[in-house]
Amino acid sequence: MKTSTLLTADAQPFAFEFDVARTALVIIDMQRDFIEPGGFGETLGNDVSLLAAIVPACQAMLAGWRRAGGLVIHTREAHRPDLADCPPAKRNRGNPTLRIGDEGPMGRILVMGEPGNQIIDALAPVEGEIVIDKPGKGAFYATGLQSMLQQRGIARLLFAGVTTEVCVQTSMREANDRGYDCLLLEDCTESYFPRFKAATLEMVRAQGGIVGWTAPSTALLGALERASA
Ligand code: C5J
Repeated sequence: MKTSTLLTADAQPFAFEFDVARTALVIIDMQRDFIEPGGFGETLGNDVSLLAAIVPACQAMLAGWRRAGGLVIHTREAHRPDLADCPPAKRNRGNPTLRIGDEGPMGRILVMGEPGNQIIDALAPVEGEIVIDKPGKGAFYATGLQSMLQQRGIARLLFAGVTTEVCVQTSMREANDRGYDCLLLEDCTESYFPRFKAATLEMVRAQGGIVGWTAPSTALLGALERASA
């Protein structure tokens, strides 16, 4: 398959056209802090097993995208050890006894370099993939993401990761406002609140795709397979 070939995937609200050369898979915050017990997600009172359920679908999508030669970008919600990039407005909300920067079961909560801040082994980045540490919910805020995409001529983004209505949706809206065509992979994203995920998927594709497209990962993988057959 030529990576510049235009492929079509079934999606909502209508078919999504993409070429591997100008599309990136962006995997948001699949870090231990959110997926495993003892991290930031659990400190907030959430059932983290809900999020772990999407790991196999994310692995299959990542494997297919790597096989096709597509650009992969991983993000982590991560603060500097001195917390200079964590505004009190963020730190002071959540669990008052275990805040960002405090010592938790997997090291300091949401702090760069700590065990809890690492991407889970099943989705670990490989050489050549970009890893973005972001202090906000959105992947564009206070990061070099936009210039990295521009340097590589990327025009479309496939979004996976957690949580759907917080960091994934924020990043997708940031990308949409910057002119990227964005698709949210329905089975590769999850929320601690299933109704928030459902609402986000609806919001994204409403009004003719006001934020972008949604589709199951099999639709994208199927398009890649058809092209390489
Ligand atoms: C949250 C995220 N939920 N990655 N972060 O605080 O969605």
